[in-house]
Amino acid sequence: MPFSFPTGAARFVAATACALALTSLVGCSNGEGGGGDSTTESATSPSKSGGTQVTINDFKFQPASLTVSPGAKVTVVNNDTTTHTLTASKGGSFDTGDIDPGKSATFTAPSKPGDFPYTCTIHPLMKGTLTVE
Ligand SMILES: [Cu+2]
Repeated sequence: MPFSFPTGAARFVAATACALALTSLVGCSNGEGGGGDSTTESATSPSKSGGTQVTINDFKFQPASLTVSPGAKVTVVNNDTTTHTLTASKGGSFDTGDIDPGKSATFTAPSKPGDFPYTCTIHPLMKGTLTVE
């Protein structure tokens, strides 16, 4: 009888120690979850650069107005069935040259902040604005 008491107590203590160990393990995982915050931050930056794309559809630049950082690389995708360009209306700040149907081209945004209207040299009715800020 006197033996069973210490044994039971020892088991109880061991079980409690296990539970504490598990709790601290979970605590560790939560700490790594804090690292998940930095993952969220880095996910924000790609979405910014993901916004530096203009798609040409049905003789229209989409979006017609795009805001990018100075010197940003902008990708222009021609989803239309005819050749287009994306060319700065004045100053010649940027120009993709001819983009064949189904192809894409990249240009570098001006390094100075401002509004830069652009057009398609083949279809001058096509208009858009690049805002650098
Ligand atoms: Cu065009």
